[in-house]
Amino acid sequence: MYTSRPIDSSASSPRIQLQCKGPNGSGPEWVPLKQDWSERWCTLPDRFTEDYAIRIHDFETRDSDVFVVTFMKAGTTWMQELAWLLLNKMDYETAKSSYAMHRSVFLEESAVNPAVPDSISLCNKMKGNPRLIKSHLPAQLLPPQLWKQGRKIIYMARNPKDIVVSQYHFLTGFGFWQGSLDEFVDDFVADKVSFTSYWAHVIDFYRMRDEENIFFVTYEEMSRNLGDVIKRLSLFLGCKELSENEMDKLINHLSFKNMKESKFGNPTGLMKTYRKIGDDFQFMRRGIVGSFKDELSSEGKEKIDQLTYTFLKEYGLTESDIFGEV
Ligand code: PPS
Repeated sequence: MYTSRPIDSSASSPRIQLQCKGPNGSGPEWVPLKQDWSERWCTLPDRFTEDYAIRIHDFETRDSDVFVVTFMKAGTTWMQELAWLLLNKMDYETAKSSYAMHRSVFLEESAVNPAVPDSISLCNKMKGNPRLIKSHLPAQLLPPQLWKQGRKIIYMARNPKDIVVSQYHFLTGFGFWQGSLDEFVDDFVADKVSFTSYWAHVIDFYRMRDEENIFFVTYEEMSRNLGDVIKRLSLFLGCKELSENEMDKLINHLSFKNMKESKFGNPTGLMKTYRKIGDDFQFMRRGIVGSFKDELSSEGKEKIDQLTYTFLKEYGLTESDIFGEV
């Protein structure tokens, strides 16, 4: 059902590209988007073998499960904190004394980070009800049960130039990337970075955004009007409406400053315990829309804009249709 091929990449660990052909060989028919799936390859670390893909494929979901699906660095942790609080009756006591990534496990983490225990088993053992599960996998590689059983999926997207900058700093800090930002851009646009193709990842969910079980939102919307996103997400999750005071408290709790300064809101300290990371590494880096403006070279920006233009013109879309002006 899965086909993989090795690729050359400048990353410090080997990469493969994986494709799901589905049982009939034509594509995963459980995803409610009919298209030519033979175009959809996803780049992953080579630990993500066919065996691993099959374990994800066989992952048993539960009625109440909620999945947070994102391309890396799209603001996953921010969304996990928000969704977890909504799903857990605003339990700030627990939120302020445990990491979001422990309350909400990253399904395929053990394939991307050799230093962590088997994350699929951790998800299986998760006691929370509902479980909030994180994944960076594209639609076609997620467990089919999500689609077959219509599990709730929160999909969060972020503009590609900010993703590139954030991902570059993160992977460099972790020692998963050794090279310049310009070289990273080259690998990103050539689909050699983990979880690319970036645009295929985003556009497949964007096109499914009206499915009943999908909540599509952007980092840019969260930055512009967090209160509005909270209201819409509460409705989607079937949570009670928040009072004005409750809303103010939540917005304050989720602010970049507050999360960065809080021991458990900011996973930097935790990450330093399981991997040798430089002292200057910061998971919560800038937390803004447009950090690419003073970090990417003009050639880098042009290469990503060209990728965007070429990919989106097939769908009659522009970047600002999805993210607004960035
Ligand atoms: S990961 O490793 O893929 O799960 O990373 P992810 O959580 O998706 O993305 C990390 C970026 O999200 C920013 N972030 C926030 N921005 C605004 N407000 C809040 N509260 C917040 N929390 C996390 C974080 O700073 C990373 O973005 P950059 O641009 O690198 O600062």
